[in-house]
Amino acid sequence: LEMEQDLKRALADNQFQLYFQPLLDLGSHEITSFEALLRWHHPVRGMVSPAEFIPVAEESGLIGPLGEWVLKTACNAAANWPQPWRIAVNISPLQFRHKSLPVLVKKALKASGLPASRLELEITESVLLENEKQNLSILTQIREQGVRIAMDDFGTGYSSLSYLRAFPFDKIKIDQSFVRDLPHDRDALSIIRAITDMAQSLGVRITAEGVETPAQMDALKDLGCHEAQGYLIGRPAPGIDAYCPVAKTV
Ligand code: G
Ligand code: G
Ligand code: MN
Ligand code: NA
Repeated sequence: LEMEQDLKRALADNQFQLYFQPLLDLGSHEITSFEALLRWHHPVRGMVSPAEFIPVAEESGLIGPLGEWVLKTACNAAANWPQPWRIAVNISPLQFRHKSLPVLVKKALKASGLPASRLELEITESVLLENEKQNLSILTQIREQGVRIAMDDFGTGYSSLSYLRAFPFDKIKIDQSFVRDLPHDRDALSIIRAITDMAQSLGVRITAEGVETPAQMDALKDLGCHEAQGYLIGRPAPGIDAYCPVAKTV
């Protein structure tokens, strides 16, 4: 309850900040995009993890305004990037129940000037677990604007596979729990191979999360993953300057 009170104040008091983590194309070795990861600088407790406060924001309904702030702030940031990198934004399943998500997305794009093709939304399968029909329609309206839709934390749920038939996802992100056991664990290897085989035949791009070692990255490339994200490539950081070509001054 105390955290709920604090969260209410946090938006007005500008205590939230977006960090950005890069995603690397395993073919071209170029950065393709950054995932926006929310950070809360609590005046007393210091940095609080989203794993801790997102559930509280969801229960209290604050995820509506907070999610809207994330979407706007992420689009504004990416519109100013010196490269045509995309921005990936995490969307809570509960944001599908509040204000019209397709309208919020359209407004955030228009206000920032960011082209729709440079915005990607990350959802988890729980979005399709409840209100499947209604949420599929919301996702379709957003995708028709030209925004990409990624399925996050793939493989951790009950029926991730069946959802690949229900909606034309642009990307799936293999959960870091599978990547952690690479390159030696046979089970992790077979699971990732099964996911990549299926995704290839469906024409879906595959990102692996939580990549921490060169050996993991090599194994993922061999398995047919297109993209990697993790501490090996870069940690979440408050800006993207480290990835920009050095500006030449005369
Ligand atoms: O960096 P990490 O500790 O940032 O994130 C922890 C969890 O919080 C992850 O599951 C991540 O998807 C989630 N998360 C991070 N930022 C956001 C956000 O802006 N919105 C939502 N809904 N979840 C987020
Ligand atoms: O649920 P989602 O995939 O959006 O959450 C991403 C989470 O993974 C964030 O908490 C982020 O900080 C974390 N993360 C990103 N890269 C790595 C990594 O290489 N190793 C570990 N252990 N966590 C990572
Ligand atoms: Mn994510
Ligand atoms: Na994930």
